[in-house]
Amino acid sequence: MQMSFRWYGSSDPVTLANIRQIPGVVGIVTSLYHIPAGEAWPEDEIRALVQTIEAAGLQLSVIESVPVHEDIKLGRATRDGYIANYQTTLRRLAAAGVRTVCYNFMPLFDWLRTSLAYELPDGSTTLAYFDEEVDEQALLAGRLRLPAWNLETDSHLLQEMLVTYREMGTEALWDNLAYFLQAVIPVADEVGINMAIHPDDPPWPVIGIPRIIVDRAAFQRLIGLCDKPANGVCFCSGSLGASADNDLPLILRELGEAKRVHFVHLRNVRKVGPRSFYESGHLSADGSIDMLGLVRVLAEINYAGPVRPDHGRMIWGETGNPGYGLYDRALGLAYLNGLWEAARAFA
Ligand code: DNO
Repeated sequence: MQMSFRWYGSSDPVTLANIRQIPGVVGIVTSLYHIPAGEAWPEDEIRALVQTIEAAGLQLSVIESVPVHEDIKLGRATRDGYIANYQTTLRRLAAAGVRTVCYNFMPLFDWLRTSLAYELPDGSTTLAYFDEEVDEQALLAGRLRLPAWNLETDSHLLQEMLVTYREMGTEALWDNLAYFLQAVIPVADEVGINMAIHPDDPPWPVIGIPRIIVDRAAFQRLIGLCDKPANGVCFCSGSLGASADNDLPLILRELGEAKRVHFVHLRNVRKVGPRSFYESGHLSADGSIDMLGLVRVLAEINYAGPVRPDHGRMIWGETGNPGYGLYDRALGLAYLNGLWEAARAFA
């Protein structure tokens, strides 16, 4: 596997120099976060990003994400222009040596939590999701935490979009994903980029809007929408693992054997109710997921692609991007390195 670490660019309190000192890291997972969804990424900015990372002694392993414009998810007439821009971005990324692009097809807000600083008994804080706290009023009043959505500036738009998505429903969202993939995957395939869809987090519909990439059946359907090797997934243990219905080793093995796992996020969650969880430390003993079991599957399928420890708790007084501090993610990475070494030795 290619052990990687997410970096939010020059504004990230975690520096490339910090990351390079974590044992075993070779790759950086990042994006051009300031470019709005739907625009074609400028070649010179892509090149500068690659150079910055390489100058720090690391490689750009994954772009997470090239975001999908809402008009594509909604199937609006304007989608073709945004899709053409997406294709251009993929061509430019490939020309700069990028081989893996992560994206998601979650309506509106990407990942969702009800708390960004839920306190654990040891004094660390973590991200948590309690389903009973999730309703539209809470969302519009800003009481739900949307780590990837700027609610302050967009709450009117949000209300309108909620109605639109509810009316649209699940099958239309699948149709719009199919339309997107049928346009984008052939380009990815041609230029040598693997596309990795991130599962919906949490993996169930939220406040009545559809979420589709939630389980084993969804991944099988996804692959069938455009059956080329470039059409693959980001296997995210924490997202899929929030649902007790998901058999993680089975899903990973099946997708791995089909050669459709293009990226892996490894983190643990502690389920505290059917649709409620907090993000625990990475260890199997801390959460509800058997992490060794997953790493063993990765070793057995000879997974050679990028992996990153996903979110970490905030420990040792660190402040910064919720879920994306240095310390606990680095501890998680060290743990994953250990599991990997052992899994390979005993495979
Ligand atoms: C959260 C992340 C997601 C992920 C996107 C991929 O920490 O895993 O925001 O980057 O869903 O498009």
